[in-house]
Parts: sequence; C-alpha cells; structure tokens
Amino acid sequence: MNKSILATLLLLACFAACKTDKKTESQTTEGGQSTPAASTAPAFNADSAYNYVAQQVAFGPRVPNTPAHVRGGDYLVAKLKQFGFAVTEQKFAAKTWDGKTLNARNIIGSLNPQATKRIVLASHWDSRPRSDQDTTEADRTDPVLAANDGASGVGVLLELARAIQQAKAKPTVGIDIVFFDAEDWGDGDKAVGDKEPGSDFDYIGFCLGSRHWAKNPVPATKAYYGILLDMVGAKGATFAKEGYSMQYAPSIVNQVWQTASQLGYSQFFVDTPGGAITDDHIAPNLIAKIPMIDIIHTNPQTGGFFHAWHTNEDTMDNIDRATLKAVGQTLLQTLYNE
Ligand code: AHN
Ligand code: ZN
Repeated sequence: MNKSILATLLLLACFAACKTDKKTESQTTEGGQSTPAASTAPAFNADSAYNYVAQQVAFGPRVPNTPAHVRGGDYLVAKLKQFGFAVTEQKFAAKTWDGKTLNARNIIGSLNPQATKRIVLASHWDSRPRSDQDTTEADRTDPVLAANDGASGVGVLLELARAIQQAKAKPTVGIDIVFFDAEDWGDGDKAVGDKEPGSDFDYIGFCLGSRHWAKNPVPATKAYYGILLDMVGAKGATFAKEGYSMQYAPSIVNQVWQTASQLGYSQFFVDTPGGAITDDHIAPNLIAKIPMIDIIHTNPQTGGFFHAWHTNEDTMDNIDRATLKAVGQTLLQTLYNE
C-alpha cells in the first residue's frame, strides 16, 4: 500500500469515527428539528452507597449532643471534601420543643460554585433520640440507629458526589449538597404551637436544621430547585408523589418521576398521589422560596412510613442496594439532564 492510499484510509476512518461521535450530541425528532440529547450520567455504584450508609451507622445513633453525632458529622465533612466539594459547616444552637439546646450543625458541600443555575440535594443526617414507635414499650426510650431514617439519603448523596468526581463529563449546573441536622427531635403527639410565622404550617418540633438553613441559606445563591431524600434505602420502597411537593413544585416531581420511569424504576417511583408530610422541604419552600420536593418512602396501603420507622429495627438489615441504586441513578440522570 502506498503512502497516499494509507493517508486517505486514515482520513476516512477518522471521519467515520467523528461522525458517530456527533450522533450522541444531538437527536433529530420526527418533526426534523435537532434537539440536544441529554448527556448520559455516570453509573451510580450501589455497593459504594451501601458502604456510606453502613459507615454512618457504625458510629452508633447520631443523636445531637452525643460523641457519635460529632464523629458522624466530621465523617460527612471529610467525605464531601474528599469528593472535591467546598464545605461549609453551619453551626447553630437548636432549641427543642422540650426545652433542650442542641449543638447542631448543617453541613453544606458545593460543586461548581460559580454556576448561577444551582440545584440543592438534601437529606437529614441526625438520628432520632427515641424509638417511640417501637412495639416493645421498654425499647421506646432507646435512640434510633437510623440506617434508613437518616443515613440512607446521606449515603446516596455521598455516592452521587463520588460518581461525579470520577466522571469525565460533569453536570453544567452547580450542585449544593445540604445535610440538615436536628430534623428528628419532633413529636406529633406532644409538641404544639410550632407554627411557621405567617403560615398555618406546624412543624410539631421537627426540622430544626432546615428551618435554620432556610433563614440563612448557604450558599446565598437561590437554587433553581431542590430535592430532599428521606428514607430512601429500604427494600421494596415506594415513593408516592408527596402532597406538599405536588403543591409547591409539581413540575419538578413529574420531571423526576419521568426520569425514573425512563430508567426503569417505576416500581419505586410510583405514579400515585401521596399524603402531605412535615419534612425538611417545607422551610426551603416557605422561607427560602426554593421549590423543593421530597422523595420519601410511604406505604401505599396504610399511608404510613416504612415498617421500622422510629423503632429499634431501623438497622442495616432493612437497607437494600436496589433501592439506593434506583434513587441515586435517577438523581444523577436528573442532574445531567439540566
Ligand atoms: C412526621 O412525623 C409528621 N413527619 C416525619 C418527618 C420525619 C421524621 N422524617 C423522618 N423522620
Ligand atoms: Zn424520623
């Protein structure tokens, strides 16, 4: 083969390769217009997410004002830094409905801090101080290990952070991961008169960290929207379209559920209206005016929470990699679609 034929063949080969590359950048619709195709998100590693849940649980219950809470918080700060996020620790004194003062800390990790279009991803990281829903009365004063009710959402977000750090293609939006503290001190039976000023909404003693953050948002740039994760690790979890999410941010709910459906996760993200739940998305919506939705496991039969909610049984035994994967991959794809 002479040199000029070889050069022509190489040129043709390169041309063919370039042509196939281009195909992934745009798609032609039936109408003939070219629309940008969503970039494919990196893979979410469910084993890795599971380990991040287990590592939090290994500290013991992360109840505010205990050494396990301090160690658990330090672990989250270290992980976010390791994954290349700029970390802010928002320390504050949280006043509880039963007269206690908690040394609380919201932990915020920011990626792509210059981006003006930002998305908040949140989960509470504290453990409930009492297992008041336990069937065994003697166990009701025990703190909750909080594998699902706390650590699961945090584990998903840590793995999401790691997956983005490893990925060649980064999302174009800015991302703020917010770990809210002191969510779970509330009491629906005893706490009264904990209303949001100017609103009928009663927090019944819950959500102290998200209320502090919503009044003092970090970073100050108002997010385009937010997604809260709560109890996203149990086997066979179902996420109905939570009531306040549908009231404040229906388009975000439908966008996330549609992305889940496209990825084959409709058995988790069920197309059913759910109850309205007091949770960490309320203050961001009411105070910070950020449309934030809540992905939360409820039982479609009873409308209640997952079976081990606020009991001694909220352990790693309930955590299932398939659920973590469905939530994490859906979130990653949602970010890469922006
Ligand atoms: C109520 O119990 C009213 N809301 C649940 C908020 C929560 C507690 N999420 C997890 N733990
Ligand atoms: Zn709880």
